Amino acid sequence: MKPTITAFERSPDGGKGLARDMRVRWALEETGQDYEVRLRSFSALNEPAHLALHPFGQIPTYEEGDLTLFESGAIVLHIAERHQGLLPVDANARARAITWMFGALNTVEPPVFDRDLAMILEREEPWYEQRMRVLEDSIRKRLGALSTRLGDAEWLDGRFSAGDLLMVTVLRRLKGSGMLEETPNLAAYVARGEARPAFKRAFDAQLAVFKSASTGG
Ligand SMILES: N[C@@H](CCC(=O)N[C@@H](CS)C(=O)NCC(=O)O)C(=O)O
Repeated sequence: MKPTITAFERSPDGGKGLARDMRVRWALEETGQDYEVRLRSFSALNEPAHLALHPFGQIPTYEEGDLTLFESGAIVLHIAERHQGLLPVDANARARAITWMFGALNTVEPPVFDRDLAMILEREEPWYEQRMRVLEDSIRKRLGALSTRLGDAEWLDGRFSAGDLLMVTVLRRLKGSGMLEETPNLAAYVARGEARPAFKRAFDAQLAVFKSASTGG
């Protein structure tokens, strides 16, 4: 049965693939799953039909038969657990890959996302510059530690896993900030993730949605 995910009808990122449906699309592509997409406007997110799928009125959601999930990390984990390619078979290696999934979402994503939010919502505040310095310091701290751990390795722990998939989607938010380039091995890590054929298919699919909304097609 084909799963259905939800995504923005018109993503505010302009088709850069930063919305969190991108990581679900990528996981589905890595594991060779076909899927449907139900597009949502911002206003539809808070309508009862969507709130029944997602209590917080956000995208992405995932429906498969009578199973409904929300939270991109939980969805990627679900996909990775049921299909080959995103989690190692060895129990300890699998636990470590899941640890990286949590690390990406719980430790690296918060300051990265808060910085994006501050740029949108707090730019006019008198304390904006100070807040940005604090956020960028905490991002640099995480990037430094991550860069040290990655070293010269291709992926975080052996073969490419759902941990890398989530980490790359989080780090992509820093493109253009200059911060990623300060840690060349992380910039190369992101580029390696983006070069994966499954990433490209997922990226192109979300971009096609944005282009179609922009041209009214
Ligand atoms: N922790 C959630 C965050 C979901 C989230 O913030 N989604 C954004 C799009 S990337 C959204 O729907 N924003 C609209 C809103 O919150 O009203 C996840 O990883 O799925």
